[in-house]
Amino acid sequence: PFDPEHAHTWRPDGWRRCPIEQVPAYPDAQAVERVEATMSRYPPLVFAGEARRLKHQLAQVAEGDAFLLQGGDCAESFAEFHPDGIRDTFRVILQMAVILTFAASCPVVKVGRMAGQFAKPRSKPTEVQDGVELPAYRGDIINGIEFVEAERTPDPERMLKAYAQSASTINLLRAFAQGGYADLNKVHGWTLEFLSNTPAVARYRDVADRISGALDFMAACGVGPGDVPQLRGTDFYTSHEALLLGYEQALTRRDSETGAWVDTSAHMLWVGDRTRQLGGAHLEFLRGIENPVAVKVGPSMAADELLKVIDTLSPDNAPGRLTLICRFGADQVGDHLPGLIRAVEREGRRVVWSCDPVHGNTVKTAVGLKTRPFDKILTEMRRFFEVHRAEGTHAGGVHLELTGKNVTECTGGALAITEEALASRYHTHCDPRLNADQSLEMAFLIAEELKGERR
Ligand code: TYR
Repeated sequence: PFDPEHAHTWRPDGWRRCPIEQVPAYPDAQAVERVEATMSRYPPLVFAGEARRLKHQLAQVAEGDAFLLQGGDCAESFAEFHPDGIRDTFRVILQMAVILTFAASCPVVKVGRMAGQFAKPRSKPTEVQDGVELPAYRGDIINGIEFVEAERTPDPERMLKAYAQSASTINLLRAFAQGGYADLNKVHGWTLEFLSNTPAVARYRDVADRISGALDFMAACGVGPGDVPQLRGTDFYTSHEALLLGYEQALTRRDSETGAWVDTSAHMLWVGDRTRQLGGAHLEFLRGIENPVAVKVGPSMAADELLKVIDTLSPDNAPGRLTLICRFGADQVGDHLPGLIRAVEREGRRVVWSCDPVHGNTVKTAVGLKTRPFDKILTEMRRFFEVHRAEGTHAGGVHLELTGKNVTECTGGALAITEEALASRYHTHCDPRLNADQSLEMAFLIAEELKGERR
């Protein structure tokens, strides 16, 4: 429940007094202030009511009655901004969602890693090439990727560009979700097309045929997209890592209806494994906004620390408020996850457990490209489900870096992308993403696990 006392004491700029990681070195502090002041007068990108609605749907996930599908680009970029890219990613997420909804017979909450996913944490503040040292690339909202000084110098004006790109992205996503593009029959039609063009995935045909059967049956009964809005459209939410706190603060507003503070840059925000320090700026910021929030949980997170993080972000213990996005790596999930689940269960904390099977499985190929082997991703995902089955808890969701484009960045999958083939369409600005085919295949495989859980 909303606590007026808390809204009174927490301030959107309170994080500025806390220790902070991953801050860009802007050469002109006044220019940053000017941009932030300008942005604080811009219209919000989401409504408080939408964020609350997502929180209710995530509460269902926490209670074991729904599943969370969160996915999208590693990082959005200015150069690749194009409606086709937004469309393709939206498309593949919906296709995955339909497969999962059918397999698990439960609602799937769809959240894009889109319309604001611009800032990236880096392991080192600078990068050296041929003896030249420049600031590391931190995402298009901060600096440019090209290795020249002018591009790598953090520029606050980029925040305005990121805001504009996010606004038009979310506008298109809303139009797609409600305007007819997301019609259930259409979405399923795309999946059938994928299956008939891709003989390697024939084993998934059976699930698809059963979905076709269900749709035919409903149509025969007189229920089709023309008749019910539930078949004609869907709710689609946005999310990104709340890393650049000046930007987040500028878009944080008091909800005029309830008085609560809402970060209107996205429906859901998360804090990364590198910035989740207790007492640090990022947790301080996230704790005060009413949006549903998430924390990345990696191998370095101890159980008692996790409980403190949960108490900071979700003191009311309201289900739906907090999602734990686990990213251990295929070889480590079995060592870490059971202990964390037991601690959370013992203390009666209500959270959504989501699995990010991509971040912990990044490797370098012989020629130095970063990639993620599909079978490692799959292994982590399966172990995550196994552990939850053994603990009697709900494997609530997945978080994936994916793109609707036909890139070759992760090895393996039914089409068996080899290390040598990676270079042919390796486009990522940052980390390797699953392509459309690999994402769909992942959905069919998650579907098998979900059926296992609900049996
Ligand atoms: N409205 C339902 C949902 O959101 C079913 C649906 C799913 C409809 C995907 C269309 C769609 O593209 O889950």
